[in-house]
Amino acid sequence: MHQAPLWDVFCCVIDNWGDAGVSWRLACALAAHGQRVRLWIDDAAPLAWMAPQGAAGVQVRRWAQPFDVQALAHEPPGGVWVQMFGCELPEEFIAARGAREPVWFNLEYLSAEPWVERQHALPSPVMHGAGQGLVRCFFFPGFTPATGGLLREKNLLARQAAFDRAAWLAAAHGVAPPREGELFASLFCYEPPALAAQLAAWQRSAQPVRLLVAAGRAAAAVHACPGCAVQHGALRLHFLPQLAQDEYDELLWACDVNFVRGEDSLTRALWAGQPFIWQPYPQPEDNAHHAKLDALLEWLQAPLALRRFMRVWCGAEEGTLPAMTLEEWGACVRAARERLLAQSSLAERLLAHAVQLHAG
Ligand code: TRH
Repeated sequence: MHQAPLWDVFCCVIDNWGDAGVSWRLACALAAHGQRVRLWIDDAAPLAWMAPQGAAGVQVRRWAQPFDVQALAHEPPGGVWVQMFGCELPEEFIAARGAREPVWFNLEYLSAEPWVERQHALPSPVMHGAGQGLVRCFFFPGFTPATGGLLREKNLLARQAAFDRAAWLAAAHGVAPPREGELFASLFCYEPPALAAQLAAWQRSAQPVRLLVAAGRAAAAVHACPGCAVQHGALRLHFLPQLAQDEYDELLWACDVNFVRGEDSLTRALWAGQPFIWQPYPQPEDNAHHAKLDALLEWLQAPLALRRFMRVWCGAEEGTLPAMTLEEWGACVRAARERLLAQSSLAERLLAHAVQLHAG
């Protein structure tokens, strides 16, 4: 019987949830395109709550250190390999390919910076070790047709069309029913310099505000703010448990504004099409995250107040946060979403590239 092509995706969990989250979404997207995927991950613990349902076509395999070649007893290395975020593939795995030449991708971090278009899809010969003589291909996700694109599942639009916001707000996660005219915001962040100022602004707001705070660092950051209380002025806090990825997506669809961070939740905020505030992963050594933020704002064609809000939120600019003009910001995000929907997804581009490299 003809078997679908096998992809070996390697993920090393270094920090936060994005390593596991992006790798899982990629594995699912490839499987949805008829591929078989082995996701080798050194710490599968986050997947237990992010993706408890698993996915047809995706096998999660433990990436032991050192790599256990017995894990390949049933099936040798597949035809396509993906190293996530530059993690080095185990020599034992590479050696086990025998005489076959795989298509080998190094999937990099997401950025809207202009250099991404120049670096995307460049080949890199392997000079040492068991892979000497093979060629790796750098694959850069991005926001334009000349990059690797963004992760987007095939059924995203159908899922969104079937989503019932009122039912979600009424039913989900023990969130008390909305108050009259209440603004719903979700918060997934690191430790944004302007967090305390924004909480204070919401507390003073004329409109009631519900802030749904993600588990982990975001919740800790909120707790660390002076005057943090579950109910303070107009602001009511609700601390969420760790949600499965699908539920996290729904949270973003349900809220009027989303605060997101890193890489995957940024992409999800774009697909949600609601106004969002992004905090890139802080790199205080060289403030590289400021350039990343500015590049995203440029691509987004963000209105001035949105630019200023995000820059102050992240500490790229001093000063006070401007008022949120959500209608204008939402229109900007929806326009960006339309531009992205007109492009192919990351998995589609990866598949097309694999076919091209295989043929070449
Ligand atoms: O967790 P992150 O901060 O990961 C980041 C980025 O990947 C960044 O590129 C990397 O440099 C840095 O880590 C070290 O943010 P991100 O990328 O949004 O990933 C979070 C994942 O967690 C995403 O897949 C969504 C998922 N998630 C849930 O499934 N449930 C939840 O309740 C929440 C809050 C998130």
